[in-house]
Amino acid sequence: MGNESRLPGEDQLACLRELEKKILWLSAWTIHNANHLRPSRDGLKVGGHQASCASLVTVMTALYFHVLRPQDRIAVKPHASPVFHAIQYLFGNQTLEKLQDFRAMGGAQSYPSRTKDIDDVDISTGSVGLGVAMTSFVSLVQDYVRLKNLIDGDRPWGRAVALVGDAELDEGNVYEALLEGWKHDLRNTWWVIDYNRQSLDAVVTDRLFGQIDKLFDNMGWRVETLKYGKKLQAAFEKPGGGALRSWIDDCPNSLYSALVFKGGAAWRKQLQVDIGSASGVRGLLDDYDDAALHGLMSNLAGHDLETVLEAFTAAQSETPTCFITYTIKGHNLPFAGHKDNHAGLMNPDQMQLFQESMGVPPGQEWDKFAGLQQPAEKLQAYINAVPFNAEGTRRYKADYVPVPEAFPRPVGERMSTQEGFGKILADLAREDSQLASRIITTSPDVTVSTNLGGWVNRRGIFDRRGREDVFKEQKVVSAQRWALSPQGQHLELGIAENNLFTLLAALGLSHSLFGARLLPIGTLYDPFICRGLDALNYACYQDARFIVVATPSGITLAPEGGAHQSVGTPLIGMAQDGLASFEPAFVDELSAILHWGFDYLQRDGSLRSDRGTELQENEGDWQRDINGGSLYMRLSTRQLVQPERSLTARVEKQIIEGGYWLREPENGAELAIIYSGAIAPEALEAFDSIADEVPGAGLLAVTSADRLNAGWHAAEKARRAGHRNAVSAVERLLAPLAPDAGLVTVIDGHPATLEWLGAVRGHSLQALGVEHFGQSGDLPDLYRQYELDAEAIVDAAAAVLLDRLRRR
Ligand SMILES: Cc1ncc(C[n+]2csc(CCOP(=O)(O)OP(=O)(O)O)c2C)c(N)n1
Ligand SMILES: [Mg+2]
Repeated sequence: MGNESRLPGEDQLACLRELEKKILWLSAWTIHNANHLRPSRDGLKVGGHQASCASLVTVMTALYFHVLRPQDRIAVKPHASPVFHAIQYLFGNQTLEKLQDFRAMGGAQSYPSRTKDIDDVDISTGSVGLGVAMTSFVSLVQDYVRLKNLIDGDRPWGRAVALVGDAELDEGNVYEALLEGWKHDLRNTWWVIDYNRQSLDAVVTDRLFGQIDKLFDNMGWRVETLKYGKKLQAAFEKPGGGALRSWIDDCPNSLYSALVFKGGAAWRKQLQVDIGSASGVRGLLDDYDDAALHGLMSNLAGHDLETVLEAFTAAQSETPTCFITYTIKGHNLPFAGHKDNHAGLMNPDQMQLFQESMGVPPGQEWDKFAGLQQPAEKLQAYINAVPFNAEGTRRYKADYVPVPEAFPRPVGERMSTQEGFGKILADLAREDSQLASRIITTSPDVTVSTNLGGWVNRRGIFDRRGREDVFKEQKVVSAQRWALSPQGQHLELGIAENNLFTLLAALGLSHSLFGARLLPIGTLYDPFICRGLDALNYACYQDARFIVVATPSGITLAPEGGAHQSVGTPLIGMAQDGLASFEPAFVDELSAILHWGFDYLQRDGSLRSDRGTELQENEGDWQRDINGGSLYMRLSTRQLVQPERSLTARVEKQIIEGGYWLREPENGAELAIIYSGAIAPEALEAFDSIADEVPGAGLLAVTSADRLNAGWHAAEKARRAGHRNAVSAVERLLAPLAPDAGLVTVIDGHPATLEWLGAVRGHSLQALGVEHFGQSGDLPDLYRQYELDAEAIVDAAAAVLLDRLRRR
């Protein structure tokens, strides 16, 4: 099935008009039911956005019931969620129960959610702007998988379509995505802007659209402005029509909105005052009674089915297209145009009147066809033939990409984890493995400085058209040989971190959106995770699968200074759902984690979560290990002397669980030093210097505070649920220590990352870490200043041992 759709015939149009009406009704009723008819146990307002929904009903009817094709991928403006659910209900993909439970536990979601809704959401939305940008990257991923023949070439190309609230265009990430899209020759993307000139609080500034129009044009987009519906277009042809058109074009947004709210008589009065003396206008106004005049003046293109259908069906080019669609927020509802309507709900009296006007008999509110003129069978037949819904579920499953047992494990006397990462990827790049062919790397302008250079030299940069490396052609000597072609496996981004994470979201859903498994790895500097944090959260919320390699990190980045030194990121890693965070110290640990990670990325999120408890009981594990997820690796540029060892299977397992004893404690040990990451040499030095005084002490390497912590919580929960034998990795690790042993934790990051370890078995604990902004310096200065050096660790050990004696 191709993309082309033709204009519907009269008969089809009649059905579409009916469906448009039903979708408006169902969206408003779903929200009304949730707020007024469902018993409340907590007195909280349930909410929902009837006005935002009404604004997009026509556009969404035209798209879903006529224009879209199964291969298209759509991001729906968050507040139009009830419209989306109503459409899926008509398609038979959403249940009545879930509509009735809108915004309740297990019901249809407030904002469309890939993971929580059952009705085939392509792209989650909620945080405005992110879904919009996501469509650009989804389209780019389509280019990537198709040009590499990773999917069946006979399948038609899809469009990535965003239904955009006009206030979403205030979000900077939208422009970051626009610019990046331009660089990558974006195509097959539609942004349909619901130009109701209202946001949450206010009416949008006049003249804004002139600017936005130019902006899209500048970025190589086609701009289609859909302003007037058929009735208005006809009126403009009549005597006085020219004056009316000019009046509308010059009318400030606020006045237009206010008049929409006030209705026919107010329109007449204002038009008489403003243009009543212009030739033909009086006669023109006399042609319409108040109701008809209101209908005429509200006949903006976005509410005129024929006009939007014409525009959408005519847009066949692959050039990205922005439709600026004029609409009225709350169209056909009592608060249409009112500036306070964003969260406004019809009260029961208003709803009753609305219901009467829609012809829906009491008791038949959820009926799919009640109140419509066309016979139900005819409408159902129309729905059954809708192209978009013709192929059933639109989600793919991709084959598992095998992760070979033999995995690169670089050796060297001294190495940083960042170097080790670069070497692992460069080694993978040399192999002709399926795994390597599915890896795609990306970086926001820090490819070289995060050590991806070796990988890129071998695998090249992805570019749809292919371009020469001019420096190479000109024989300029450079370590970077960056060929650009469709075969390339690295996507180079500009600096914007929002784009990095939004791209990772799109790449990390390729298996589901396109049926081709990709193994995406994004690199950036650790502190700049915060710049793209909402997009990272968004990627995880959609259950996209990717690896973030964040390097360098912490004050260990010494001379670079405080603005580049990350402090709180380990806590972000722990708190972020869907992201397993690691901070290895040594390269063999890193290799073990990545090896495991490529499998973890591919685990099936749709497996039943109750198996988690089973697993916890048997293996002390936790639910995410069945479901899989994404990875965050916090790495460092500090070169450490690598331990001479080959990891046993047991230690490898522990590295993945989150920690292992670098120096085993004796049973009943009084002290343990616990460290994470690049600070390992200081922990080791401190440990060695007190080993004689505190015989039997242990040195614990924490590779993932996140996973140790999650495992502990899972075991606690399992035990509360009656699974008495559940025991977590961290509990097993700490078991040999004396019940009143002291712990010292140390990390180049916020001390709270490891501080909770004291609560696992009730040990007293001293937590070292960074609580204030870093600064320039060398490592001895900084580790002294921030109390991370061996001396500080020894002092903390003394303090905790003293405390132990006092407690006796
Ligand atoms: C990042 C973010 N900030 C704030 C909000 C709260 N919010 C929800 S809707 C909205 C305004 C939406 O206006 P618009 O996009 O024009 O949609 P409309 O309801 O007018 O169709 C705001 C500020 C949000 N959802 N996301
Ligand atoms: Mg708006």
